[in-house]
Amino acid sequence: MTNIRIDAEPDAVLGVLEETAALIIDMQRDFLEPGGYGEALRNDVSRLRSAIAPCKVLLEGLRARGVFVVYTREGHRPDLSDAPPAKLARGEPSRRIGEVGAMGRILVRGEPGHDIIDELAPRPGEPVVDKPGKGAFYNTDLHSILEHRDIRTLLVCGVTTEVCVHTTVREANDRGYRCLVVADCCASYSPEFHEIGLRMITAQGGILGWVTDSKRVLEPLR
Ligand code: C5J
Repeated sequence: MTNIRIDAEPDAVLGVLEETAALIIDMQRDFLEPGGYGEALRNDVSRLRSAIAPCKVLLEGLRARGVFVVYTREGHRPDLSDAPPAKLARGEPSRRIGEVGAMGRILVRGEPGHDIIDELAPRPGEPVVDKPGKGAFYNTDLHSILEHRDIRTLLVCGVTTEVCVHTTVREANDRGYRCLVVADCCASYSPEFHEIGLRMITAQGGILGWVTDSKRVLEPLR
């Protein structure tokens, strides 16, 4: 077992490398590229691109040390039977979940828009967890996947900071995981929400977890 110390706010985190996983949340075309769900909800999707390069570097460094990597994707069955009516009713009618957009049916599993962006494509052996909600533990087998590997610490990356990253960190925190949110590997359509979302995690002595960055994660792994 390899002990590691990662510098973070509000304080450094001590963990075990073999019990640490990277959790890459929803780095999908539907959120990061034009013509998908993010744009359908009137967001400037280019704002999320800042997270791609740091995420790529971080993943390369973590993979080189054998760290387990898990991806998530938000989306629904083609018949939309797992999508709550209140979620389906959001946005302009012609651009709602299930409608045909520039990358296939919006936020539907199996469509090009639903998949992870090419720059961060998962490697063989890295599970991809499909989730119907914002949180990665809700109605998924993520908890079992992590428990089978004895994972206790999560390095959380992805989009968007205040929605799916936040919801997942809250769920993970309640399940006993130590969550380090990697700030430069996360992004939001709103820079203000990104900053405030990170501050909410570290408030009150780290009420939901810790915040670090890709450099500080990689430092002890060199
Ligand atoms: C959103 C997400 N923003 N992955 N999803 O609807 O954060």
